[in-house]
Amino acid sequence: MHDAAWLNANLATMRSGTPYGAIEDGVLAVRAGRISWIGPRSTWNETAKEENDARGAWITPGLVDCHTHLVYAGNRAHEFELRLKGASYEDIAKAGGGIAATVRSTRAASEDELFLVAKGRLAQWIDEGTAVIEIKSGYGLDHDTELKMLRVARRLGEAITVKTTFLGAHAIPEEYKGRADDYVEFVCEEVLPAAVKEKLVDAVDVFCERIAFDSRQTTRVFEKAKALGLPVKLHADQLSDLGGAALAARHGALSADHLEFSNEQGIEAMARAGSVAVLLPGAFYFLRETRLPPIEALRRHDVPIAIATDHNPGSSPLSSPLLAVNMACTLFRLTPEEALAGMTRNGARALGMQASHGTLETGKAADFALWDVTSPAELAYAIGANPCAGVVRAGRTPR
Ligand code: DI6
Ligand code: FE
Repeated sequence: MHDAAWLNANLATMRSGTPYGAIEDGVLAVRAGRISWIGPRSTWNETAKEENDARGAWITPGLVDCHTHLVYAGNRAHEFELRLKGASYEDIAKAGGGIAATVRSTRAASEDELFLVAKGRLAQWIDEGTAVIEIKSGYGLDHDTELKMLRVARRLGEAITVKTTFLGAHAIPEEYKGRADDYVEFVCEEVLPAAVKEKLVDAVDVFCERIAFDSRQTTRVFEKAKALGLPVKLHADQLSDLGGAALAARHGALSADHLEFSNEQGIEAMARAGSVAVLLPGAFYFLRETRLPPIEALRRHDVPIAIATDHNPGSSPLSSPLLAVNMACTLFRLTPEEALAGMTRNGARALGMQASHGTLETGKAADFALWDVTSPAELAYAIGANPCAGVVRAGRTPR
């Protein structure tokens, strides 16, 4: 006996091998919060305590947004105006704006204020069928605020599955100007261990870029993460080629993200290491970048491609996972199936969660979404629409 079943459903399991891993006119059943049966209705000969008529809806795995900076205070709309008048992202950062501006407002906000604002933002992800969201720190750049941000991220885990990432190495704070190595030591020897002690960290990330941290400093943070038993991820080659893709691969990173300026050797190294390429079309769009990430090389070397919103106030104030999927097609020329796999199967892999999430398979978490569409491709096709007809979490429909 299953706890519940969804009949008269079209299932986009997102298992690789057949288009969308589709099973038309299928049944999905759950027991104890996990998928307990999935297949064509013609072979369904089971019973369930509760039967749901999906009325021909398409069911996909719950979306996985594997890269966000969702927790912060304030916004940077004025900088958007400055950039449209010709200032570059790097100019604004060098003039004391940019990440430093959001650090000032986030340090000044209380934990409850940060929580309420982030919870408000998160509602859009939940409404758009998202099951898992990754949330980074990185707007404190000190001890107290970095931990405050991570505590807020953990608290948001009541409404959705949250994976936290420590990003103390996001930028060099005012008080450490000209002393980057001292700041990296402070992050490695004080802030990260304190956050780990409070069980606030699932992974560690670094912004490896000219305006942030170089590969030697990145290596220092990665070695500390490894010593603490934590997986690593990297903001790599976003604005220039610092060999970030190869560096991430060398450390067995779960993912390397952005990659607009990555070279072929770096992509090959990621393929060998099994690292996922997380592409962020929102930042590409909002910063009006022109150099595309190396999509052909990623396909050629069979590197799994994930897609995420990179929600943040400075380079990607994007709150719609579905719009990120659409942008991955229109801006990066991914196919709708590649883009949807990017926000499901490969998004889960970029968080090390492929055993429980990302595809519809028996034994996996019963976290899925129902869509009022006639084909899965429509999820990448429509701009700004939200055809989500329902979300199921741990086998239950949230009341
Ligand atoms: N790269 C980005 O695009 C964001 N962080 C990063 O490492 C920008 C964050 C911000 O501008 O607030
Ligand atoms: Fe980011």
